[in-house]
Amino acid sequence: MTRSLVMATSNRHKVTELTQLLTGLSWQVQSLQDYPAVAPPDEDGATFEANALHKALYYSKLLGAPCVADDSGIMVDALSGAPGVLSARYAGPGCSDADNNARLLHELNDVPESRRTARFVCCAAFAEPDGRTHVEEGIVHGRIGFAAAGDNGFGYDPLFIPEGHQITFAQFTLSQKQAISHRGRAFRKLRAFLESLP
Ligand code: ITT
Repeated sequence: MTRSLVMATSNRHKVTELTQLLTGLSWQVQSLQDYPAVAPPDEDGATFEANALHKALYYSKLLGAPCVADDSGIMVDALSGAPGVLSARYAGPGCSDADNNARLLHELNDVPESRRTARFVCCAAFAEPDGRTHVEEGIVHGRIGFAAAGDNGFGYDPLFIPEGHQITFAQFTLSQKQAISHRGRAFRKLRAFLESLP
């Protein structure tokens, strides 16, 4: 019997990336759109891991199905790790990706290239309705550019230049991004764990 696995995220860009990263898995992968609408959980944990576990457990219990959740964000060294777990709402409640990128550029106004180092972090959590969980983490290092560039991806992708490259994630193709991204790294490990379950 094929097992079902729900991608428990309301971010449509994550759904696109996770769909590709979970392709070919011996689980039937579903999204929240396959279930009746439920209110999203609070995200007030202090770490990516706490938030990812909370999201996965919340949806798994509510939907009665195994779920994977992703909590992710960007940590900028010159800002002591901000925006971190607050990445989605850095420019305030209801803000857009463009608002967040504008705020980040503003905060780094006087910061030279050598000190614009940053990393994307992704915690990928799996939870079952009985409370069992598993978490994996992925990180990609890079730096923040001086202006937005590129139309692909989402969030801070137009500002993030991964280490060893001269273009932003928003100038990468989806497959190129997934090969080195925080999400690609975390979910390839989670995928291996899922395949190892009896
Ligand atoms: P769910 O909680 O429903 O999954 P969300 O968008 O609220 O959706 P997060 O709380 O994990 O998810 O916030 C992640 C934010 O971090 C996201 O909105 C972006 O601003 C940023 N981010 C994470 N991964 C990113 C990526 O691959 N590229 C660009 N920005 C990213």
